[in-house]
Amino acid sequence: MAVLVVSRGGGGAGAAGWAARLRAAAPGVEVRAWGDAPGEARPPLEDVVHAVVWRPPPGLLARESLPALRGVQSFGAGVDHVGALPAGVPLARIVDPAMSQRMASFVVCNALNHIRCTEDYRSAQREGRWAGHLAAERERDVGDVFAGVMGTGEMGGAAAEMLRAVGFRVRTWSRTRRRGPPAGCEAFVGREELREFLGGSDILVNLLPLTPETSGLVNADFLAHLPPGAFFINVARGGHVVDEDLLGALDSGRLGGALLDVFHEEPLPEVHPFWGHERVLVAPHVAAVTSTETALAQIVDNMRRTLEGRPMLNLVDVAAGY
Ligand code: NDP
Ligand code: OXD
Repeated sequence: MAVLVVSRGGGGAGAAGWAARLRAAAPGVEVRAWGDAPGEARPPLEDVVHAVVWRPPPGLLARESLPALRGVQSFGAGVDHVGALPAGVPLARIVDPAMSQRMASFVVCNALNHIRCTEDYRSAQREGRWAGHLAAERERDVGDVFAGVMGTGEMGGAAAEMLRAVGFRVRTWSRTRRRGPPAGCEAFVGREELREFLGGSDILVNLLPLTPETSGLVNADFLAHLPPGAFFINVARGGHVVDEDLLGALDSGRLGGALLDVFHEEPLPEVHPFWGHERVLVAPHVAAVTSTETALAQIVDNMRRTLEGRPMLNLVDVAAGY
C-alpha cells in the first residue's frame, strides 16, 4: 500500500517537500512524490491507495492508472483542479482556520488599499508628484463603503467577518441559507437575489468555488449590475471570469479596478493584457497558500484514515463540486 503526492505548478512546498513531511510524520508509510521538474519520472502507481494532489495530470486518478485508489486529498481548499474521480472514491479538501485568516487579511488589505488610494500615491511617487489632493477627491471612509462577498464558506465567511471588523458595510451572497451570514452582514441568496446584491457592492470579493454553476459567472451582464466604478477582488478562480468582458468593463471605466490573484492559465501568460493594464493589480495566486505548518496534521490524518479504512474528514460533495 502506498501514498502518492502529486503537485504541479503550485506555490508552497512542492511534491518532494510535502512527501518528505508526510514520511517524517508517518514513518513506515510508503510515500511517493511526483512533481513537475523537467524529466521527472512517474513513480509506480499500481499499489497507490491514497493520493494527495494539486493539479494532477488529466486522467491520473482514473481506475486505469490508479487501480487501488481509495481516497483523494486536495492540497487546496478548492477541488476544481482535481478532475474526474472513479465512482465511490471520496475526495477531501483543506479546511484550515489559519488559511481562512490568511485569505481574510489579503482581502481586507486590498480593500483598504483601494479605498485609501495606495496605488495612486505609489504612481504619484514614481512621477515625483505630491498628490495630497487625492485624499479629498478619491479616498473613502470604510463606513461609507459596501463590500459584497460571494461565498460565505470557510474563506468567504472569514473575509466577510474581517471586513466587518474593520468597519466596512458587508453583504454576502451564497447558494443556500444553510449557513447564516457572519454577524452584522446582510445576506443575499441564490440567482434571484444576485442583481440586488451586486447593485450594492462597491467592492466585490469573489470567494466562490469553481463549479458548473459558477463557471463564467462574471461576464458583461454580471459586471453591468455593479455600481459604476466598483472594485473587483478575485481570489477564487480565473474560470469564474470572462476575461474579455472584465477587460471591457475596465476599459470603459464601468469598473474602477480589479485585484486578480487567480487566472484561467497560471502562471498568467506573458502576453496577457492583465499584466500591463493600469487598472489591474496582478497577484500570483498567493491569497492563501496551503501551509505545511498549519495543514500538515489534517493531511496526515486523512492519509492514515484511508490507509486504515476509516472515512476521511472535510469531505467534498462531489456532485455539487465543492
Ligand atoms: P466553501 O465550500 O467553504 O464555501 C463555498 C461557498 O460558496 C458557500 O458559501 C456556498 O454556498 C457558496 N456557493 C457555492 N456555489 C454557489 C453558487 N452557485 N451560487 C452562490 N453561492 C455558491 O469554500 P471555501 O470558502 O473553503 O473556498 C472557496 C474557494 O476559494 C475555493 O473553492 C478556491 O477556489 C478559493 N481559494 C483560493 C485561494 C487563493 O489562494 N486564491 C486559497 C483557498 C481557496 P452555500 O453556503 O449555500 O453552500
Ligand atoms: C486553494 C488554493 O484552493 O490555493 O486552496 O487556491
